[in-house]
Amino acid sequence: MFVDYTKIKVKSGKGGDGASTFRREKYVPRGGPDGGDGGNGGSVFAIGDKKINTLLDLYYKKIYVAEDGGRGMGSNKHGKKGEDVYIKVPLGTVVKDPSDNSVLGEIINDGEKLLLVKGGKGGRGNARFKSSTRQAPRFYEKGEPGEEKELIFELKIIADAGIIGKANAGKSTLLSRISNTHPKIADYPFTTLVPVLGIVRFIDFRDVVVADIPGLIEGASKGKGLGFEFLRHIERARIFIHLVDPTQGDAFENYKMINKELEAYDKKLLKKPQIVVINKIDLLKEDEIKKIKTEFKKKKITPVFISAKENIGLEELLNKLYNIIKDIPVEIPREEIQKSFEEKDKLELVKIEENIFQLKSKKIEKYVAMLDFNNIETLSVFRKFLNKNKIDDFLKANGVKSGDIVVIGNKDFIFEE
Ligand SMILES: Nc1nc2c(ncn2[C@@H]2O[C@H](COP(=O)(O)OP(=O)(O)OP(=O)(O)O)[C@@H](O)[C@H]2O)c(=O)[nH]1
Ligand SMILES: [Mg+2]
Repeated sequence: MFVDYTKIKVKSGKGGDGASTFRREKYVPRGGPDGGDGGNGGSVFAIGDKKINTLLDLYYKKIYVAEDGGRGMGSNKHGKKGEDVYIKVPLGTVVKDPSDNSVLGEIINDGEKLLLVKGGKGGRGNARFKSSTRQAPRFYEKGEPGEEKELIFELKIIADAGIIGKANAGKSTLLSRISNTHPKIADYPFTTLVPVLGIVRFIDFRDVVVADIPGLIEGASKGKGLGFEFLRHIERARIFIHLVDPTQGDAFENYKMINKELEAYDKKLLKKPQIVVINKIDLLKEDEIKKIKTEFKKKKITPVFISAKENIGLEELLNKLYNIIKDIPVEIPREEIQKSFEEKDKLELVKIEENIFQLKSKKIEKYVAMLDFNNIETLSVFRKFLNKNKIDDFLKANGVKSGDIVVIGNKDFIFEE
């Protein structure tokens, strides 16, 4: 099964908790703090793999969870780092945010990595909080929570050339003649249901990847036939082979119709060079060919006339393809990244009721989640944090008074000026 669109959930591991312990030695009544740090949680990455050509695995698996970091222990033992997860994806995969469909990133090259969710930091053990003024701190941090995200994965195949044209025009027949691929061919529209790639090898051993996609019909832009479903797979192509079937009504009208559909999908597609190819000339009479030639010539277009089935004109077509493609840079057009994976942190205060406020900020919520309020030293560390980061001032400026309750994440505290 060919899957080129799916939504998955990714979750990074929580950081391991730091430890709060003290050295125990014979004859030493109370040794120094020796609580080790927790390990960082595992992250989830997507990684490009040229051997894969569908998002089928993701379609079935749907949820990817990285491992939590191990907790720190006494004797300065640090916790183990949580294992990362790598999701193998085909080259050309685009990752989007489901809330607004904006592009977050993409993978073009084999082995290219994309960080999807980062593992939580390991909490620091109490050994790290020792200072000249604090010889025996009990304070430690819990691990930072992991993150969870829903993401859309969309495949836009990477091919050098795309064959476009009406359903039943002979696109698959052509691909089977010029490349190493043998797609299904039959005398009815929509024989090809998913994109097929073929490799055309030229004399200089340059390989050109050609994509055959399901055919279009008039009204594809309005969802007729298979609609636009597959046009994204030729978006990255450097050139189009526009195959016209002159036995399905007027050749020039057909040519115009397909271009109109392309334009309706994305105007940019019309900017790509096209080789116009008239197929099935074995079924045409000499004067019919002439007529078509003249009609296209009026618009300054010189089509290549072929019969894919009878192997006529294919060499000329390949020469033309080679000559055009060799001058177009191989660079694959990248998607425009519209949004960062890491959202900008916003500091916001929401009044919930009289004397109860909620402070919203991802960064502060994460920090607070790392605090253990059962630990007797935590409260004073927390107050220092509020002061040092001018959060106190922010709260005051926004109308919070002594004795009011401030909620942060799943914790709350009483504000004191
Ligand atoms: N006479 C003749 N028939 C051809 C030629 N090329 C293709 N055909 C026939 O046209 C029909 C459609 O061919 P396909 O290659 O399946 O066409 P397609 O454009 O891939 O069709 P869809 O995948 O359905 O869009 C088949 O019966 C082919 O044998 C040709 O040059 N001459
Ligand atoms: Mg086909």
